[in-house]
Amino acid sequence: MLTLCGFAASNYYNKVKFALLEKGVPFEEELAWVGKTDAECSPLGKVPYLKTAQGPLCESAVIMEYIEQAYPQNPLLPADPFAAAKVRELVTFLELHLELVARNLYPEAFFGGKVSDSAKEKTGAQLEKNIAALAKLAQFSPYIAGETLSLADCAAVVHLPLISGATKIIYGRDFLADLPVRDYMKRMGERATLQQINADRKANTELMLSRMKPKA
Ligand SMILES: N[C@@H](CCC(=O)N[C@@H](CS)C(=O)NCC(=O)O)C(=O)O
Repeated sequence: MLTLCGFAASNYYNKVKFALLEKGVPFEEELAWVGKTDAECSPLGKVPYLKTAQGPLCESAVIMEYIEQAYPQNPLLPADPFAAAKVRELVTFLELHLELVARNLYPEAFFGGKVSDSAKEKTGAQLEKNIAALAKLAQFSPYIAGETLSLADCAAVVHLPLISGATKIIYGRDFLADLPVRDYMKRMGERATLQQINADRKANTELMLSRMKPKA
């Protein structure tokens, strides 16, 4: 049995969890907060990581690829190599060019910290450029890579709402507003798998925030 380790407030954790649920792969969850991870499993102390019968794996994109190859049921990658590469292209765009750039804003957007004006300006310009590029690749018809649910949706459903939320808070404008992201998320939100993930995320976020509060 696979064990997914991390915490349900994490978007990277939920990306893998969504893939497992959609594929119908049995797994257990093990709570591991940042700072309480197993260094043998995740040398950088990041979540998620996956415990398998052969040993541990870290890095969410790698874990998704492993699950896809090890458990071929309900495929999330097309059999055609080019179509599969197009899915991976979207995953890379979402993670490298959107999520990792938008992360510069999260300390102020979500965690009560402060981001400098120059960092906001630089991040904003980079995000505008990268989102315009994503718009050329994304299809949303009805899934982000086209007609079938794929690994790119696993990344999109966790990263896009955070990018919308962070840009709305920091710049007063949703940078994804010109893309059909709202309708896409509404459609995706009808899936029982995403509903489960969202309910778990909400409960875990409350727990995480209560841990962060200084004790009276
Ligand atoms: N590239 C990693 C990123 C994972 C990541 O940054 N996870 C966050 C939680 S959402 C984390 O562990 N942060 C703690 C840290 O970076 O030390 C992946 O895709 O798994």
